[in-house]
Amino acid sequence: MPKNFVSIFFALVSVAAPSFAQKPTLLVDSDHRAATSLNGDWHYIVDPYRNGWGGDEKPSLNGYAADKRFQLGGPLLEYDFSKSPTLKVPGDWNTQNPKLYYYEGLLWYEREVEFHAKPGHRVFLQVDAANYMASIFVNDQHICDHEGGFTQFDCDVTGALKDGNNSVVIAVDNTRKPERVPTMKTDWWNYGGITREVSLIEVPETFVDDYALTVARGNDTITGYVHVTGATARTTATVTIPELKVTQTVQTDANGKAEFTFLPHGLKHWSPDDPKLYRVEIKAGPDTLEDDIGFRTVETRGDQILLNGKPIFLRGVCIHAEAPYRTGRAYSEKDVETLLGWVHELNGNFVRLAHYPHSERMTRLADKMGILVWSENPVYWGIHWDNAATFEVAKQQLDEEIRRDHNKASIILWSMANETQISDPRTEFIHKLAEEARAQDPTRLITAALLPHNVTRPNGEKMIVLDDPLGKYLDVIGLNEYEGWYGGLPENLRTFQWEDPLDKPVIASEFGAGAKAGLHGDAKFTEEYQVRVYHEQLAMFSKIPFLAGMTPWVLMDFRSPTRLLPGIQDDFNRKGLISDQGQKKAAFTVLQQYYKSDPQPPARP
Ligand code: GCB
Repeated sequence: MPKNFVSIFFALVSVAAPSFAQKPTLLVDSDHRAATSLNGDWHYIVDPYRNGWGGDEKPSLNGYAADKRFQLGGPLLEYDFSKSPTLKVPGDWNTQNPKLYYYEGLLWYEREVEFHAKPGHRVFLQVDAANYMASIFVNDQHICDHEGGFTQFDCDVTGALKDGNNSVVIAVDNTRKPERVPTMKTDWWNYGGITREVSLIEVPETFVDDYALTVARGNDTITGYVHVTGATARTTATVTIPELKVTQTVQTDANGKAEFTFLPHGLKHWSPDDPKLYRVEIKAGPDTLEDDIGFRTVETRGDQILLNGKPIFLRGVCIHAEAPYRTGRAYSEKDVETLLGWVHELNGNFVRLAHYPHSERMTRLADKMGILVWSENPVYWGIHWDNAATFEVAKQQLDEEIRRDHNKASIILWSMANETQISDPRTEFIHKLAEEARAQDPTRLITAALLPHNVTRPNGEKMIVLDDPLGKYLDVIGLNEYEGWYGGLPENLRTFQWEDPLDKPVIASEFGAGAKAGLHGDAKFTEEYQVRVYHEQLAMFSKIPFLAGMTPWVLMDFRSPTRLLPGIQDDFNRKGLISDQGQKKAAFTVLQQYYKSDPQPPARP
């Protein structure tokens, strides 16, 4: 065979070769495991023409995953990571290099990792989030692919790692596509890159990959399970809560799962007033894990939400994962401390983490600080409701969100979607998601943020009727309403009436107005106008007996490509109570005073 033919044949085979990449898993509570951080500087190549995957028209010599080094006089090569610039991981690429501010597409990350695995251990490469598609390569082996920009995934790299120096390449692509979740249009910046931490997690061959502990409603019985991977049937697992003097020993079944139930004495329930966490130790075979877990119950009774059996009014606010002061995607401990610190300052007890799962740092801190959480799946606005693949991606992200956080006491609500137009396929899609969430976690409440249905009565009174057909599949109704901003005057709210035909608790999941910090007057975008909207909205909410809480839009200004007004918005949605530079607007104090007055819904007439 002529030499050329051989090389073309092999190049074609390698381009067409099926990918044997594995499906990632998700290790629960790996925060408490020994980990080698891969945070720091990674070399990168921006690849808008997707050259690094191998060319379509011309088989490429330049598959970037091979991570080769160029040498003058050596083999032909058209890339070299070691001579390329670096980006910080974690961190979006848009705010690290002005050339990447608007970049949406493929970008390759690379770094060398010196690693010596413990004998008899498995090693997972864990990515806390990469937006939106990520493909992992270790020493030129394609290990795994992951879809979805806000959830953790773990890929087994044991077989690919060498003792010593290793090449790790991660291709990240944040191209928006109609069939993706979220889809083409969102009111937030599509920050690309490895936006949360990356690490190598070492576990014994037999290890605990999941567990749950929950307290029953009405009594203090704790039930749960431990799941052990690599276990033969009848591996012994032990759950210990030293402070409660509890030790339970159970045996796994053929699937590696062991269930347990026990009744501790003197259990203190977790609540915003007393966010009590217990140290829990889980041992199975050679593996030991530790976690800090709070125990509380949540349920609804008619139009009330009950925490530990008692009605609670949720004094909340919406938060985007936008970093205070430096802008960009939030990831650090300081970012989440600042954001939740402001919630405490407002006298809030609740946050809506919009519009996608936030980092685990956030939910862990909420557990510690005693702030209740609404956690949200990124089903936002117009999704491809009829597309089975889109449903699968939405479901996969929901499963990952629940799996990572199902032991967080702070989370009381899983939200399926935000502001979706009524249609049968939409209702069916979200209904199926709600069923999935209930199957994964029967202990929490299911919600979604709905759009208002406004009805004007013959006497001119405006009614907001909560009759979206999706409502019957939810435990709690969220409602987004912007009277006084996108239309109408704030004073119109004085005659608004609300109707709750489903008799379920309602959370005012969004309301608000834009204001540029420091801009004064009486027009829209001034701090005074924002205050006027808050005064009217809060006065209206105080009259609704079935209101279980509220989360005004939004704690801090956040970057959005739809907010372009020069001099005022400059790429930021300005509905924050605080500017992106941490300046509090006048409406912050209005909400703070309201929350300090301990608002409660009025009794039903
Ligand atoms: C909404 C959306 C939110 C937007 C907000 C706004 O209803 O849920 O994502 O940012 O309105 O500012 O218009």
